Amino acid sequence: MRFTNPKVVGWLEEWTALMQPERSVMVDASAAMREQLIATLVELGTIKALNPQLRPGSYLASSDPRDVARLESRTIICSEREADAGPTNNWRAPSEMREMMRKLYEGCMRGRTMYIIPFSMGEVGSPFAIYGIEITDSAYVALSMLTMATIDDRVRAAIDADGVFVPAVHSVGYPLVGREDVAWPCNPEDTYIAHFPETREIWSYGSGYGGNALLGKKCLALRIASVAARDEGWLAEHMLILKLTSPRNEVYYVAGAFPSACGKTNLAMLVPTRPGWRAETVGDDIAWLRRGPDGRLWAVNPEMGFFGVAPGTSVKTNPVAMETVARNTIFTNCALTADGDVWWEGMTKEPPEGLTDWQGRPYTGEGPAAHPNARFTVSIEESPNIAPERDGVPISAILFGGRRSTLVPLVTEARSWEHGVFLGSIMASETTAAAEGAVGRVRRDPFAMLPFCGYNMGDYFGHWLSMAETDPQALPRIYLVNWFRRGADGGFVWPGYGENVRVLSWIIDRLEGRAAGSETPLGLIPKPEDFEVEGLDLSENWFDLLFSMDKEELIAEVDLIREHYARFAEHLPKQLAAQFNEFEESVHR
Ligand code: SAT
Ligand code: MN
Repeated sequence: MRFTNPKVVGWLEEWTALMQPERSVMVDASAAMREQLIATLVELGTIKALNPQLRPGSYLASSDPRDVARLESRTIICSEREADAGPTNNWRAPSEMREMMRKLYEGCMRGRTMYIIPFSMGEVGSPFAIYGIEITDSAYVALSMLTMATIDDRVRAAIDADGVFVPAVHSVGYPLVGREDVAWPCNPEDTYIAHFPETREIWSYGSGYGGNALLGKKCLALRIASVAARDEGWLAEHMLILKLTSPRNEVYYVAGAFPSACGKTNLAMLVPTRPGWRAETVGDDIAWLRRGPDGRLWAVNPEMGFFGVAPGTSVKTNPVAMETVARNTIFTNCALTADGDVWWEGMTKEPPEGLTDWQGRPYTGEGPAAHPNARFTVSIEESPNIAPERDGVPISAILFGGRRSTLVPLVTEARSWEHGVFLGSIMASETTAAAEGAVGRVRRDPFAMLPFCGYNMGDYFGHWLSMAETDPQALPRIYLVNWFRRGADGGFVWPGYGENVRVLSWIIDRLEGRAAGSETPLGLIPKPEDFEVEGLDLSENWFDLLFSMDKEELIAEVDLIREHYARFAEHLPKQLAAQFNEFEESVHR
């Protein structure tokens, strides 16, 4: 079925004329479409079928080694005014960016197929949903979008009826004029991922990987949606959503913001080690939150799939993910075993014999066999543990986490919404392979939104504060968590994974008024007697190792936060400046 709405037709005609594809295909959710995309990708050598006995319905994609992660340096917010992009985003004037990118787009789809993908982020028909149309010359992107977004005829019909959609243009930037296609076409020199927040448009060029190319995900559901959320009074966040049932059979929904590759998917798929607890996944990466008529914050997961980090995932660390990817999964940049299955670091202790690395070379044991940002793309329906709630859950607690070897305790509770916003605004984490650049450097990543906030981050802090203007008591409580503290031997102190239910259990005791806490400069920490560690192999001084804060380090942190805050200049909300002063005083007290 084709579009008839003149707005949509006009937009498609304009881009078709510019990019000059050889043909176009309207992507639908039929089995035939999926098969056709898979056949195209197999023929091109982008994906290989895995052994159907071991991994039915699954494929391994291998990318160009220059196109393996989000490119933050090439991600640009093109607001009319530079101040609206803020100090944490790359900015270019929209007219300048359009002119430059139009030249790149000219003829970029020559010899290629243009896939037209009408999609919804969020349940079709729900007030939460945002519709988009991605046009792309990548069959890999089309296939991945079929898994990650909602694509069905109701979406196409809804867009055709009123012509309201986020236009999302994507090309791998590798026109087939006088040259053969390659297995993973891309154009690293000319990669740009541009967002036009005022007109709610996305233009991406040159990369075929993850958040650079699946435009419904980070580009729409976070960067563009965060701008819509600011204008309309809701929140678009880089958060997992977990449904938790306690031994008393009470149900709680918890949201958590963590930077990329810091265990969001693992926490979203938690298998509690404590008796009587049950956890189910609502979402693992993105949450849209709105105040309900009851004043509470209600959250949806706008995605239909998981795009999870493979390395480190094992039967021990995340059995639910292992079960989820047992079939019907597209793997990218994992290693290939001799019998046609995938492998990655951490799946088993030792790599199997006869491995082929992510670049298709026999694995010699040097360096990683799978790329550290290797991924699995799989429908949430493959999860054995998905919560049935799709249309909004009331959030009781929000977690802010990151990777910090020192300083930040295992868990602290914010004293108020405002204090929680302060804790979110000063979040920091050691960098991972999810983005380009060095790994293991501490960087400030407020709300885990540093790469994903579509407007001035100082204004974003203000928007968070504004959520408490009415009925602050109904809002969730906010917690800072850190599973990654290291001991003197360099090893992790906290076992993490399923044991994180102990932290959640303390949080719920707090919510129910069953546990006390002690004040620290970063909020309330548990009393040792309220924190259950029975059965864990921890040393005598476990409480200190997990919860103590070194005074020197706190003093250094004050200076780092001062520097961090200085970047926002007059966009820093006064309440946060006051919170910072209080923090500084408490450190010196
Ligand atoms: O590549 S993505 O941006 O989709 C994944 C991530 O970094 O969280
Ligand atoms: Mn993410």
